[in-house]
Amino acid sequence: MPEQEPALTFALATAPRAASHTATAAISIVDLRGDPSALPRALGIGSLPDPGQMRLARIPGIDEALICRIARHHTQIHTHAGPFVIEKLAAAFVRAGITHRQPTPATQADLLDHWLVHTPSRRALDLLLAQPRLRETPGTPSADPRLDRLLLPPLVVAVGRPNGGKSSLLNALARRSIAIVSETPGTTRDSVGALLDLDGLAVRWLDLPGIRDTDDPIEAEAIRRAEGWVARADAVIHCTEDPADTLAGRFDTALTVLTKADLRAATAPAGTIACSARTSEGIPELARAIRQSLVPDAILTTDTLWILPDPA
Ligand SMILES: Nc1nc2c(ncn2[C@@H]2O[C@H](COP(=O)(O)OP(=O)(O)OP(=O)(O)O)[C@@H](O)[C@H]2O)c(=O)[nH]1
Ligand SMILES: [Mg+2]
Repeated sequence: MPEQEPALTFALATAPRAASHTATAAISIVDLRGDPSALPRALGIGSLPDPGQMRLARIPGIDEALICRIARHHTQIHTHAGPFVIEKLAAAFVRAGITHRQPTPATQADLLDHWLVHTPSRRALDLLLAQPRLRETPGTPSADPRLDRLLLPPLVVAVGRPNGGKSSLLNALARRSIAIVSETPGTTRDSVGALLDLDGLAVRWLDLPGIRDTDDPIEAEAIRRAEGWVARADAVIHCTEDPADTLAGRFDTALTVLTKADLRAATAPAGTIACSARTSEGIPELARAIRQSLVPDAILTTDTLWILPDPA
C-alpha cells in the first residue's frame, strides 16, 4: 500500500503589518507543512516548483508571491505583508480544506531564542523564560498587542506649550542631558528622540517642540511635524505647569504631568502626576504610570502563552 501523504496545514510565520511608523514595508511568510499537491488548484497558480526551488507566481485576485519549495513537504509563500493579502490567502486555503495550525514550536522557539538575547525591556524576561514550560501544556495563546510592546518599544511623545518643561522631563527620565533646555520659549524645534527604560519597559520617547500659534514659518513647520508624531504615538504625555491648561483637550492624552512641582505647594489634581525635573520628585511614579498605561500589570503574568512577534 502506498504511504499516505501528510495532510497540508498552514501557519503564519510572520505577523502581517499595515504600513506604519514601525514598519513601512515588509513581507509575510506563510509556512505550509504536508503534501502541497492541493496548492496549485487552491491558489490558481499552475504547477509548483520542485523541492529546493522557488518561483514567482501571480495568485489571481490576491498578490504576486514567491513560492518556495523548501522540501517535499515544506513550502513557504512569501507575500506582501498587508493583512488584506493574508486574509485572502487564508480564506483560499480554508476553502481548499487546508487547515490552519499555530506557528510551529520551532518557529516560536527561534523567536524565543531571539528575544531572550535581544529583548529591550527588563520586564519581558520573566515572561519569556516561562514560555517553554507553558508550551508543554496546551492552552490558548495570547496575541495581546500590549504584550508585544515589551519587545517592540512603543512610541511615547511629550506635548505641551513652549517652556512647559518637556525637554527637562526627558533629561530627568533619562538621567542625562539629551535635549537642550532653556528659559526661552520655543527652544526645541526638531523633535529629540531617545530610547528610555520606563519602569522596565523600553519606550521610544520623543520630545516635541512646544505648541502655540506662531508667525515664524520654521516654528510652524516644527509644530506641524510634532502634531504628525502625536497622531502616530502609542501614548501622548501632556506636560504643563497649569492644571487648567486646555491644550490636553486637543489630543488623546494618556497622562497629564504637572511639571516644575518644586515651584508649587499644591497637590496634583486626580488623574495628573506632579513632577520636578529639578528635584526628581514624581519621576519614578511617572515612569511607572506610563509603563502601566502601555503594559498594565494585569497582563504581566507568567502564565500567558505568548505568540511572540517577529522582530522584523
Ligand atoms: N524649577 C524648575 N524649573 C524647571 C523644571 N523643569 C524645567 N524647568 C525650567 O523651565 C524652563 C523651560 O524648560 P524646558 O525643559 O526647556 O521646556 P520645554 O517645554 O522643553 O520648552 P520648549 O522646548 O520651548 O517647548 C527652563 O528654564 C528650565 O530650567 C523643574 O522641574 N523645576
Ligand atoms: Mg524643549
